[in-house]
Amino acid sequence: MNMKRSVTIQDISCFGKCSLTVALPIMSAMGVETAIIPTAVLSTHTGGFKGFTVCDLTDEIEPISLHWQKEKIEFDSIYTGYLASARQTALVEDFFDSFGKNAIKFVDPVMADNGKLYTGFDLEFAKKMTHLASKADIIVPNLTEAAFMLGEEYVGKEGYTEQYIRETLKKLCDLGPEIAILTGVIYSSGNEKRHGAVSYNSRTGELCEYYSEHVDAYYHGTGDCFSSALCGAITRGDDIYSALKAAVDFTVASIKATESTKEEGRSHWYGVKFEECLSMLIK
Ligand code: PXL
Repeated sequence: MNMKRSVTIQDISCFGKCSLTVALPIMSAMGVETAIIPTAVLSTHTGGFKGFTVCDLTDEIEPISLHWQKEKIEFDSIYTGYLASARQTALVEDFFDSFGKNAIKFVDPVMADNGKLYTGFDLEFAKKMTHLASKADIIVPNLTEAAFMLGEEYVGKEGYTEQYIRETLKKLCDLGPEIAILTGVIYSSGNEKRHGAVSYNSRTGELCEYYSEHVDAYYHGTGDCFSSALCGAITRGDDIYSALKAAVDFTVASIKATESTKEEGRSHWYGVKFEECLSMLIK
Protein backbone atom coordinates (compact mmCIF):
# COMPACT_ATOMS: atom_id res chain seq x y z
CA MET A 1 0.00 0.00 0.00
CA ASN A 2 1.14 3.54 -0.69
CA MET A 3 2.55 5.29 2.33
CA LYS A 4 0.30 8.13 3.49
CA ARG A 5 1.79 11.57 4.02
CA SER A 6 0.91 14.03 6.76
CA VAL A 7 2.20 17.44 7.77
CA THR A 8 2.05 18.49 11.37
CA ILE A 9 2.17 22.13 12.41
CA GLN A 10 3.16 22.69 16.03
CA ASP A 11 6.11 23.81 18.16
CA ILE A 12 9.37 22.16 19.05
CA SER A 13 9.68 22.07 22.83
CA CYS A 14 13.34 21.05 23.01
CA PHE A 15 12.91 19.38 26.41
CA GLY A 16 9.72 18.04 27.94
CA LYS A 17 8.30 15.43 25.56
CA CYS A 18 5.35 17.10 23.88
CA SER A 19 4.32 18.53 20.49
CA LEU A 20 6.73 17.70 17.63
CA THR A 21 9.12 15.59 19.70
CA VAL A 22 6.29 13.12 20.32
CA ALA A 23 4.27 13.57 17.11
CA LEU A 24 7.20 12.59 14.86
CA PRO A 25 8.17 9.29 16.50
CA ILE A 26 4.53 8.28 16.98
CA MET A 27 3.41 8.99 13.43
CA SER A 28 6.58 7.43 12.00
CA ALA A 29 5.94 4.27 14.06
CA MET A 30 2.48 4.18 12.52
CA GLY A 31 3.95 4.15 9.04
CA VAL A 32 2.92 7.68 8.11
CA GLU A 33 5.45 9.93 6.34
CA THR A 34 5.40 13.10 8.42
CA ALA A 35 6.53 16.55 7.32
CA ILE A 36 6.64 19.39 9.82
CA ILE A 37 6.19 23.12 10.11
CA PRO A 38 7.62 24.19 13.47
CA THR A 39 5.64 27.14 14.85
CA ALA A 40 8.23 28.06 17.48
CA VAL A 41 11.27 26.64 19.23
CA LEU A 42 11.03 26.67 23.04
CA SER A 43 13.65 25.44 25.49
CA THR A 44 10.84 23.56 27.29
CA HIS A 45 7.04 23.54 27.15
CA THR A 46 5.32 26.31 29.09
CA GLY A 47 3.73 24.15 31.79
CA GLY A 48 5.73 23.69 34.98
CA PHE A 49 9.07 25.11 33.79
CA LYS A 50 10.12 28.68 34.62
CA GLY A 51 12.19 30.99 32.44
CA PHE A 52 11.79 29.04 29.19
CA THR A 53 13.07 30.59 25.96
CA VAL A 54 10.86 31.11 22.90
CA CYS A 55 11.87 31.69 19.29
CA ASP A 56 8.73 32.49 17.30
CA LEU A 57 8.71 31.10 13.74
CA THR A 58 5.50 32.75 12.50
CA ASP A 59 7.32 34.39 9.62
CA GLU A 60 8.49 31.01 8.28
CA ILE A 61 5.01 29.54 7.77
CA GLU A 62 4.12 31.35 4.55
CA PRO A 63 7.50 30.96 2.79
CA ILE A 64 7.51 27.22 3.56
CA SER A 65 3.96 26.95 2.20
CA LEU A 66 4.84 28.89 -0.97
CA HIS A 67 7.90 26.72 -1.62
CA TRP A 68 5.86 23.53 -1.17
CA GLN A 69 3.19 24.86 -3.55
CA LYS A 70 5.89 25.41 -6.20
CA GLU A 71 7.12 21.86 -5.58
CA LYS A 72 3.52 20.57 -5.91
CA ILE A 73 3.79 18.71 -2.61
CA GLU A 74 0.52 17.17 -1.38
CA PHE A 75 -0.64 15.71 1.91
CA ASP A 76 -3.20 13.14 3.01
CA SER A 77 -3.65 14.93 6.32
CA ILE A 78 -2.76 18.20 8.03
CA TYR A 79 -2.46 17.97 11.81
CA THR A 80 -2.18 21.16 13.85
CA GLY A 81 -1.28 21.36 17.54
CA TYR A 82 0.25 24.08 19.72
CA LEU A 83 0.35 27.39 17.85
CA ALA A 84 2.45 30.17 19.28
CA SER A 85 0.30 33.23 18.46
CA ALA A 86 -3.09 34.39 17.22
CA ARG A 87 -1.49 35.38 13.90
CA GLN A 88 -0.40 31.77 13.37
CA THR A 89 -4.03 30.58 13.44
CA ALA A 90 -4.78 32.80 10.41
CA LEU A 91 -1.67 31.55 8.58
CA VAL A 92 -2.70 27.96 9.24
CA GLU A 93 -6.14 28.77 7.79
CA ASP A 94 -4.34 30.00 4.65
CA PHE A 95 -2.35 26.73 4.66
CA PHE A 96 -5.66 24.81 4.80
CA ASP A 97 -6.83 26.78 1.74
CA SER A 98 -3.65 25.88 -0.16
CA PHE A 99 -3.19 22.23 0.89
CA GLY A 100 -6.47 21.13 2.44
CA LYS A 101 -8.57 20.22 -0.61
CA ASN A 102 -7.69 16.51 -0.56
CA ALA A 103 -6.29 16.36 2.96
CA ILE A 104 -8.01 15.50 6.23
CA LYS A 105 -7.72 18.65 8.32
CA PHE A 106 -7.17 17.61 11.91
CA VAL A 107 -7.06 20.36 14.58
CA ASP A 108 -6.08 19.73 18.17
CA PRO A 109 -7.01 23.13 19.68
CA VAL A 110 -4.14 23.02 22.17
CA MET A 111 -4.70 25.92 24.54
CA ALA A 112 -5.99 24.80 27.93
CA ASP A 113 -6.40 22.03 30.50
CA ASN A 114 -7.88 21.60 33.99
CA GLY A 115 -10.18 24.61 33.51
CA LYS A 116 -7.37 27.06 32.64
CA LEU A 117 -5.72 28.48 29.54
CA TYR A 118 -2.02 27.66 29.19
CA THR A 119 0.55 30.34 30.07
CA GLY A 120 0.66 33.01 27.37
CA PHE A 121 -2.85 32.46 25.96
CA ASP A 122 -5.88 34.72 26.46
CA LEU A 123 -9.55 34.74 25.42
CA GLU A 124 -8.68 36.46 22.16
CA PHE A 125 -6.36 33.55 21.29
CA ALA A 126 -9.12 31.09 22.24
CA LYS A 127 -11.45 32.87 19.80
CA LYS A 128 -8.90 32.61 16.99
CA MET A 129 -8.21 28.94 17.74
CA THR A 130 -11.98 28.31 17.65
CA HIS A 131 -12.14 29.98 14.24
CA LEU A 132 -9.38 27.70 12.97
CA ALA A 133 -11.18 24.68 14.42
CA SER A 134 -14.31 25.67 12.50
CA LYS A 135 -12.34 25.02 9.27
CA ALA A 136 -11.22 21.53 10.30
CA ASP A 137 -12.69 18.15 9.39
CA ILE A 138 -11.84 16.66 12.79
CA ILE A 139 -11.24 18.43 16.10
CA VAL A 140 -9.97 16.87 19.34
CA PRO A 141 -10.48 19.21 22.29
CA ASN A 142 -10.33 18.17 25.93
CA LEU A 143 -13.25 19.29 28.11
CA THR A 144 -11.53 22.56 29.08
CA GLU A 145 -10.81 23.48 25.47
CA ALA A 146 -14.38 22.58 24.50
CA ALA A 147 -15.67 24.96 27.20
CA PHE A 148 -13.48 27.81 25.88
CA MET A 149 -14.57 27.08 22.31
CA LEU A 150 -18.26 27.16 23.23
CA GLY A 151 -18.02 30.05 25.71
CA GLU A 152 -19.30 27.83 28.51
CA GLU A 153 -18.26 27.08 32.08
CA TYR A 154 -15.80 24.20 32.51
CA VAL A 155 -17.75 21.24 33.94
CA GLY A 156 -14.81 19.69 35.77
CA LYS A 157 -12.81 16.52 35.26
CA GLU A 158 -15.76 14.21 35.97
CA GLY A 159 -19.29 14.16 37.31
CA TYR A 160 -21.12 15.11 34.08
CA THR A 161 -23.70 12.99 32.29
CA GLU A 162 -23.43 11.07 29.01
CA GLN A 163 -26.08 13.45 27.69
CA TYR A 164 -23.82 16.42 28.49
CA ILE A 165 -21.02 14.84 26.44
CA ARG A 166 -23.35 14.13 23.49
CA GLU A 167 -24.75 17.67 23.51
CA THR A 168 -21.27 19.21 23.77
CA LEU A 169 -20.09 17.13 20.80
CA LYS A 170 -23.05 18.31 18.72
CA LYS A 171 -22.40 21.94 19.64
CA LEU A 172 -18.73 21.52 18.69
CA CYS A 173 -19.75 20.14 15.29
CA ASP A 174 -22.13 23.08 14.84
CA LEU A 175 -19.00 25.28 14.83
CA GLY A 176 -18.02 23.65 11.49
CA PRO A 177 -16.07 20.39 11.71
CA GLU A 178 -17.66 17.17 10.52
CA ILE A 179 -16.27 15.16 13.45
CA ALA A 180 -15.68 16.28 17.04
CA ILE A 181 -13.81 14.06 19.48
CA LEU A 182 -13.80 14.86 23.20
CA THR A 183 -10.76 13.56 25.05
CA GLY A 184 -10.32 12.95 28.77
CA VAL A 185 -13.91 11.81 29.29
CA ILE A 186 -14.26 10.08 32.69
CA TYR A 187 -17.32 8.20 33.96
CA SER A 188 -17.56 6.42 37.27
CA SER A 189 -19.86 3.70 38.48
CA GLY A 190 -19.25 2.59 42.04
CA ASN A 191 -15.50 2.39 42.57
CA GLU A 192 -14.82 1.82 38.87
CA LYS A 193 -13.73 4.69 36.65
CA ARG A 194 -13.44 4.53 32.87
CA HIS A 195 -11.44 7.12 30.97
CA GLY A 196 -11.46 7.58 27.22
CA ALA A 197 -12.66 9.51 24.20
CA VAL A 198 -16.01 10.01 22.49
CA SER A 199 -16.51 11.03 18.88
CA TYR A 200 -19.54 12.34 17.02
CA ASN A 201 -19.88 12.45 13.25
CA SER A 202 -22.35 15.20 12.35
CA ARG A 203 -22.82 13.87 8.80
CA THR A 204 -23.75 10.29 9.73
CA GLY A 205 -24.97 10.93 13.29
CA GLU A 206 -22.63 8.15 14.49
CA LEU A 207 -21.49 8.34 18.10
CA CYS A 208 -18.42 6.24 18.86
CA GLU A 209 -16.65 5.81 22.19
CA TYR A 210 -13.76 3.89 23.67
CA TYR A 211 -12.66 3.75 27.29
CA SER A 212 -9.89 2.17 29.27
CA GLU A 213 -9.26 2.15 32.99
CA HIS A 214 -8.61 5.51 34.67
CA VAL A 215 -5.05 5.93 35.96
CA ASP A 216 -4.99 8.62 38.63
CA ALA A 217 -1.86 10.51 37.53
CA TYR A 218 -1.12 13.74 35.67
CA TYR A 219 1.68 14.02 33.14
CA HIS A 220 2.31 16.74 30.62
CA GLY A 221 2.12 15.87 26.92
CA THR A 222 -0.40 13.03 27.15
CA GLY A 223 -2.81 15.02 24.95
CA ASP A 224 -0.14 15.25 22.25
CA CYS A 225 0.55 11.49 22.47
CA PHE A 226 -3.17 10.85 22.12
CA SER A 227 -3.71 13.24 19.19
CA SER A 228 -0.62 12.06 17.31
CA ALA A 229 -1.69 8.42 17.59
CA LEU A 230 -5.25 9.29 16.61
CA CYS A 231 -4.16 11.36 13.62
CA GLY A 232 -1.68 8.66 12.59
CA ALA A 233 -4.41 6.02 12.75
CA ILE A 234 -6.94 8.07 10.81
CA THR A 235 -4.35 9.05 8.21
CA ARG A 236 -3.34 5.44 7.59
CA GLY A 237 -7.03 4.60 7.08
CA ASP A 238 -8.17 3.05 10.37
CA ASP A 239 -11.92 3.38 11.07
CA ILE A 240 -12.88 5.74 13.87
CA TYR A 241 -13.37 3.04 16.54
CA SER A 242 -9.98 1.45 15.80
CA ALA A 243 -8.36 4.89 15.83
CA LEU A 244 -9.90 5.82 19.20
CA LYS A 245 -8.88 2.43 20.62
CA ALA A 246 -5.29 2.72 19.33
CA ALA A 247 -4.91 6.25 20.74
CA VAL A 248 -6.52 5.55 24.15
CA ASP A 249 -4.68 2.24 24.69
CA PHE A 250 -1.33 3.77 23.67
CA THR A 251 -1.78 6.80 25.94
CA VAL A 252 -2.86 4.71 28.93
CA ALA A 253 0.02 2.27 28.41
CA SER A 254 2.47 5.22 28.22
CA ILE A 255 1.14 6.64 31.49
CA LYS A 256 1.36 3.23 33.18
CA ALA A 257 4.93 2.74 31.91
CA THR A 258 5.83 6.08 33.51
CA GLU A 259 4.09 5.26 36.80
CA SER A 260 5.67 1.85 37.09
CA THR A 261 9.23 3.13 36.69
CA LYS A 262 8.97 6.31 38.74
CA GLU A 263 12.11 6.62 40.78
CA GLU A 264 12.10 8.25 44.20
CA GLY A 265 12.78 11.98 43.77
CA ARG A 266 13.01 11.77 39.98
CA SER A 267 9.43 11.95 38.90
CA HIS A 268 8.64 12.16 35.22
CA TRP A 269 5.86 14.72 35.50
CA TYR A 270 7.09 16.48 32.37
CA GLY A 271 6.27 13.70 29.98
CA VAL A 272 5.28 10.07 29.67
CA LYS A 273 7.51 7.16 28.67
CA PHE A 274 5.72 6.73 25.38
CA GLU A 275 8.91 5.33 23.84
CA GLU A 276 8.32 2.04 25.65
CA CYS A 277 4.90 1.66 23.99
CA LEU A 278 5.63 2.61 20.37
CA SER A 279 5.56 -1.06 19.34
CA MET A 280 1.79 -1.08 20.07
CA LEU A 281 1.29 1.27 17.14
CA ILE A 282 3.22 -0.66 14.50
CA LYS A 283 1.05 -2.66 12.12
O1 PXL B 1 1.43 19.72 25.23
C1 PXL B 1 0.92 20.88 24.74
C2 PXL B 1 1.97 21.94 24.61
C3 PXL B 1 2.76 22.01 23.49
N1 PXL B 1 3.72 22.93 23.34
C4 PXL B 1 3.96 23.84 24.30
C5 PXL B 1 3.21 23.84 25.47
C6 PXL B 1 2.18 22.89 25.62
C7 PXL B 1 1.36 22.89 26.82
O2 PXL B 1 1.57 23.62 27.76
O3 PXL B 1 3.50 24.72 26.42
C8 PXL B 1 5.05 24.85 24.11
